[in-house]
Amino acid sequence: METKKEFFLECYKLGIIKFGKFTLKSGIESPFYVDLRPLASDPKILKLLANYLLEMLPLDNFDLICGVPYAALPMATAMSLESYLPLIIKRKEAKQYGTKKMLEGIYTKGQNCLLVEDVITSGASLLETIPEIEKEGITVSDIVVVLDRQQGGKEILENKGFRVHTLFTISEVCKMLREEGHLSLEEVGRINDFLAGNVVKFEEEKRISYEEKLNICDHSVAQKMLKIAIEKKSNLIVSADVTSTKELLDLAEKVGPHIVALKTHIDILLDFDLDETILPLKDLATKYNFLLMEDRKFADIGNTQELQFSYGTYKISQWADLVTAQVIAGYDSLDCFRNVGVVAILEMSSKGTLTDASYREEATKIAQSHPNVFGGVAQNKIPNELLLFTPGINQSTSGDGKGQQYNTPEHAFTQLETDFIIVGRGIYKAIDAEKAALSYKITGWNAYEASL
Ligand code: S5P
Repeated sequence: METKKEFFLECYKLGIIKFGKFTLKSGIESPFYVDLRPLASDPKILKLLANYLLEMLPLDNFDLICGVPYAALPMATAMSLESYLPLIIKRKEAKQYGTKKMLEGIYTKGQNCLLVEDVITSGASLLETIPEIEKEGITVSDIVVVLDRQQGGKEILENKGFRVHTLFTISEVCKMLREEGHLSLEEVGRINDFLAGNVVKFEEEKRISYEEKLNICDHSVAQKMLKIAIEKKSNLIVSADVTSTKELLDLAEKVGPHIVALKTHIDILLDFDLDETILPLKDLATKYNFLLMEDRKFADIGNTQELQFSYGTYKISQWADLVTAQVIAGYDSLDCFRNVGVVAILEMSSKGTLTDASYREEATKIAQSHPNVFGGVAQNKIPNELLLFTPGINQSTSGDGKGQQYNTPEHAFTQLETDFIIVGRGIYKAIDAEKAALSYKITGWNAYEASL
């Protein structure tokens, strides 16, 4: 047989352990992630593993063998085949009908059962499994474990009187991988910190610059926005939530030189007129080089959105460079937005929003896969290939008493790695809107540069 190290390196090739930054169920960040299930996909390795595990054990002590579900089931089966120890199966949930038994197979009271576990961390799943086996009158004296994560589980079980045999420990594994050049010194340091119970410091990943984003965001509107951002040294979008054409045009004139886009809610204007409102607005957009973003937040079936986009009073498709849309109606509902860029609403900024993590995850999948979508609105990081737009930005207040929740530009760039901040009342309600826009522009750009 090959050496234990050679054997481990074969196992490693199956992808059973990964290094990086992983958030565990508990919320703790771990520098490694272990999943031994792939071992069962290679019969030769599974057979070898069974023999390595059996070699460590006083086999005469056992009448039965049982794996902790599910990952250890194939391991226990392979060990049974190699040793002729009869296998019993422990259920995860009791059957809903029939016998409601937790243990399947042939056994009698008083027999001693060897327990097999893939990975031991805190020992919790073993502590749950053992009483359920003992309830059937079977004793457990020994547990065999493939990998000990060295987080206290082994000691807890030993203190309760069980003999715990482990094939590999995480330290041993790291030593072998370091010797083979698979792990850097920094990674080993982080793993040691983690095992010692210290908070692990991960290298801050550098955010991607606008120049680099130009190479990965190929939608034509994304390209335009990025080029304007670089040229104007601005990542500011002003939300022009005003109710008359005059106020809208006045604001556009003042903030135009400092922004990448002007965001409108065109349906709040009391005096909208395609010629009187949009023509001069388009002229200002050309004069100051900014885009028009209509924050319509479409949220209907494709056919209705198509009508809302091109018909009615506002004829958005005739003038907007980009629009916002919910993705709640599914992928196909976004097909109608041709000739514009779509920024998908992945998450809202308001208190009590229903856009929780699982919604965001599904919404992000649609945004990533739809060719009309180039960005997302969110209060969390999103994948690099999408541009991130963050509203709810205000330097001087944390809320508006109506559910809006504000963050600072610094938060948006350092914590969320946003690409564009959207500011409404912080600018258009300021005594001097131009001065306010300039201040947000400078703060936003400095925060962006500092985050690089
Ligand atoms: O989650 C969101 C999404 C958007 S687009 N939260 C938001 O506030 N918005 C919009 O951003 C909102 O409709 C408004 O036009 C702007 C924020 O305005 P402010 O005055 O609160 O800065």
